[in-house]
Amino acid sequence: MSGPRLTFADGRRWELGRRTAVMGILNGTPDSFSDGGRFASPREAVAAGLAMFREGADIVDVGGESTRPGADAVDPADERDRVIPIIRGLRSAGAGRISVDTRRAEVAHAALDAGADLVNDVSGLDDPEMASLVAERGVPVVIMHMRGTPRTMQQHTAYDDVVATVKAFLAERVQRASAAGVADDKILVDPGIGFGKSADGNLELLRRLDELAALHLPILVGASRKSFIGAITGAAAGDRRQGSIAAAIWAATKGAAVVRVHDVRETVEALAVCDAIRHGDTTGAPR
Ligand code: HH2
Repeated sequence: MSGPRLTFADGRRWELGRRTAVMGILNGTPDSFSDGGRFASPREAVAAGLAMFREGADIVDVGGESTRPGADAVDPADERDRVIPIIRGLRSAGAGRISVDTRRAEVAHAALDAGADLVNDVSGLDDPEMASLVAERGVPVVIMHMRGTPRTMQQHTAYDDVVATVKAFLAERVQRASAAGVADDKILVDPGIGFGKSADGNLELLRRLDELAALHLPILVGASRKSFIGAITGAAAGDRRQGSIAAAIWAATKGAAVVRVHDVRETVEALAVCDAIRHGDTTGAPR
């Protein structure tokens, strides 16, 4: 029986489910919560992105706006200037799949022109132009749940039932994508760990992640280095690798098809063992 799949604009497919895919995080931002200001130039960022592919990343997610709690919105022109040289550099260096992490259709548009393969939208298609853009370009899109904006989201962390609310939001935004002409095999959903949720809310979403399977779409989870891990372990943002790997393994076991992580090599290795146990197969499934 075939599992969920993702089809790229060039017609190539990822068969998801058997091997958990890894999205490496490449932030071209000065202020991201755990790795801001890591690169002095796009060249350095490109080198780090290429290293992630060598470490086993299936896709590298290039971001130019920090969405950490309380962050101010970035001017779209600045966001573009941060991500486009990195995407161009990766593409011309023969990188694998590239994703752009943006809430803005104009930035996504420029990123796709520069060679990005997927749009990762943490606002879940808030920008009225975004759904039609991804439909027109035939690229896959990640639809994530967030409440409000990064600036305000942590003021809105109370839910009657966090899983039901997130599920209903995602269903509604998937509907928006479908209405704009985005095919089902081009949509991933993401509960948005840390986006307008308390530490308990994040734990509940992860504990009940399998309930999102009712959406019949591949699930992406981004728990890497987030503050709920620090709340448990006491570790600072740059020192949450072990906790992040535990969260990635848990998410994969509960149905995540893709995990978004900072520490690619370690996560790929841990997931290889997790996937082998789940499927009784030591050979790893090809992508
Ligand atoms: N989390 C962050 C950014 N983008 N995209 C998806 N789909 N899911 C996530 O959980 C997610 C995301 C925040 O993490 P990071 O990029 O490390 O930090 P910052 O927003 O400060 O750049």
